[in-house]
Amino acid sequence: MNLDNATILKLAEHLENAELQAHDVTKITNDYPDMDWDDAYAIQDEIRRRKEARGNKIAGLKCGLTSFAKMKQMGVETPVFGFVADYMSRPDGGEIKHAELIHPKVEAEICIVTKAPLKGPGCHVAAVMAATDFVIPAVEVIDSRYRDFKFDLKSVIADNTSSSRFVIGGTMRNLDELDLRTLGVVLEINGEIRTMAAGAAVLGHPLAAVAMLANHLGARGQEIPAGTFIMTGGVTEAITVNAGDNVNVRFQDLGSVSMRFV
Ligand code: 0L1
Ligand code: MG
Repeated sequence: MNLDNATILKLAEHLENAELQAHDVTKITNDYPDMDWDDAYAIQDEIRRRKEARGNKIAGLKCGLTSFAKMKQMGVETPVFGFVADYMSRPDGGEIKHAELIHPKVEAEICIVTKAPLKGPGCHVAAVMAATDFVIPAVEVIDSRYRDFKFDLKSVIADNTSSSRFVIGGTMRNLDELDLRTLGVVLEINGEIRTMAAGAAVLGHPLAAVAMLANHLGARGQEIPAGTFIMTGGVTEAITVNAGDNVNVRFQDLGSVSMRFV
């Protein structure tokens, strides 16, 4: 690590304030160019600690930048990992206040809940299959705290991978009833199809993202506990939303997830 503890604490407070007060900031690597990957995750961990100390619960883990469309959109080649907290959850068909966010975008995600712990190194798709309790669809609302969504990977990891809201909906299904690679996803805004893709867009198989998460945590002496909700990452590129927009995402075999930005 290249940053001292006082700087980690200061940057976590800076980024969490930007999230909670919905204002943008410049990417932190401008001022801390020597920041390394461990520093970035240490800042994210401190944001998580601050939320839990305030009484928030961790609702799930997320993989980000896992689809080829998203990597291309953001000009990166490596997935990132973060978390979602309870207060970020909104009901299916409900409203999301646009003014509470900076410049939100939506992305469709294939998600799972685990029934057994997963621990890397060496975690692979088959191990994730064996540990999957059920599959469920969600829409993630990402809202980078960085001005104009301009960041590098270390800055975005520190910013908890742009987590801001998420909506779980549709229908839960057993993994053996689905082929996650060919599962189609159609994202509509105000009745207009804006983007579509199939699950294989996520690293060839969405559960490969979960294996990567387990291996990432394993390298840090952590594991994915049983009963964890995990978002595998946007299948398509993320789409900007404005106040007044109705978002509806149709997931093949998993139903629809919808929300309205007000
Ligand atoms: O969930 C995501 O894929 C977000 C990753 C962070 C990058 C971004 O804000 O697009
Ligand atoms: Mg996402």
